[in-house]
Amino acid sequence: MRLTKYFLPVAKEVPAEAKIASHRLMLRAGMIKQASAGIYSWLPLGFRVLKKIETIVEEEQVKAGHIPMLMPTIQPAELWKESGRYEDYGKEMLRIRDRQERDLLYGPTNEEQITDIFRAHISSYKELPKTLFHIQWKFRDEMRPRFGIMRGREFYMKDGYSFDIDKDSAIHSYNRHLVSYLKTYERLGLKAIPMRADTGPIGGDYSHEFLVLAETGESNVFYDRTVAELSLGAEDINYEDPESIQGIVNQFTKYYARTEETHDKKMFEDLNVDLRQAGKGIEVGQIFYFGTKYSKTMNARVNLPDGSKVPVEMGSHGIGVSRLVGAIIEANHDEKGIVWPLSVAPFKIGIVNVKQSDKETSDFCEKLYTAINNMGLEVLYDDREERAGIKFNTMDLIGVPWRITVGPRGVEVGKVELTSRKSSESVEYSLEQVLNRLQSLD
Ligand code: P5A
Repeated sequence: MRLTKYFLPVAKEVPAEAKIASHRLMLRAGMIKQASAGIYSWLPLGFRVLKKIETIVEEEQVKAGHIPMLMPTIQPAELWKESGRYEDYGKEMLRIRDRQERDLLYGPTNEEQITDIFRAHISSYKELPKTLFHIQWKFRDEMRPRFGIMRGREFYMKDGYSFDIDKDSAIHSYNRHLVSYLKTYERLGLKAIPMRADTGPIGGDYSHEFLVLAETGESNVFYDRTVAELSLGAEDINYEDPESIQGIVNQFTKYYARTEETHDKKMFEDLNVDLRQAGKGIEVGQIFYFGTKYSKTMNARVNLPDGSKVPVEMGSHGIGVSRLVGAIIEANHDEKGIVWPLSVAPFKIGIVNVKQSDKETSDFCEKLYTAINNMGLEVLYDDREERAGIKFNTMDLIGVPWRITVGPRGVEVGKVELTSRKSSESVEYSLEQVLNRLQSLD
């Protein structure tokens, strides 16, 4: 992408109400524009990152054996009246009436809708287990939308719904989600800790939230420091083996880690004082096992081999896809701007032409730009007639992980400079060398 052909409205000034780094940086880097309170347009740079995250989230769900689909944002009120949540959900639910005077709502979540789909098509234990998921916009009329997309009213969520014949199988579905979420966050360059949590309006009594530790987080968290040091790494995961999945879950959940709502002071204080940690976290996902809460009230039953019928066992599992953009920035920025992990960077490489008016330099940049594009790598070429300093600042602000600087002096001897955004280290290369180096970026 050539910067002169792109749409990158970087801003110097941001409104005073943008209090946390991710909100300020997303506005400054031209990633989002507020449409109204808690509702945002995703400008091209922000949209690229959102899509990258969405792809990783989806890939890991598919690996876990979960099936992608898409449900609408607008739902009929009748379904929610059946489950009893229409009134319970209160003012957070955006209620709509159509021209036929039918009551609709903009979905804050999809338990009812998926249960309705399930009961229409599945009636036998033979078709279980099944987990269906979608990645779709949600609306919750939050009392205090804040921190930009972090607590939005409209936000993007991956929500998966598991259907099982009995509790053991439902716990395996829950565990598959826990492990696939750990894997997802690791691929996004984040450390997210599973913590025992409250279930709120979704229901049930078994739930974990996934928290990214950050001073700007909205949740108070209490944990054993050992859990913050765990990682899956390259561990082989077999989602079809309940025992090994349970083993991974145990490894990550055996330590004390709870949010404020489920915090047990006594248990926490029994921990060795060196291990005790209290802090703030950003909730980037939550999983629930709620058994037959929806299947009973909505009559979603399956036949057993002996011909009897039982309500299906269910769970629901969510990842805050749009919130993750903010969480990743909170965890990866410095005074100059965003420092994207390579896996979600909007562009992996930036080319800074130090002297656009110099023909040799610009010709060299063109050659480099074409070669990188031909390698299939995402590159942003700053071809503006601007001072070098301004170009460097833009690349630093938008967080491009690798910058190639091309100037007249270097071009004379066939050299460019490759700079890491993370470490600020630079190495000089010839054109051939730099193209070689780009094949193994990290
Ligand atoms: C699980 C999937 C649910 O809604 N039903 C379907 C269950 N869970 S949840 O915890 O309420 O939401 C899942 C994740 O969505 C993100 N999230 C938000 N992101 C941005 N703005 C909001 N207002 C918002 N509310 C929830 C969180 O990451 C949450 O973990």
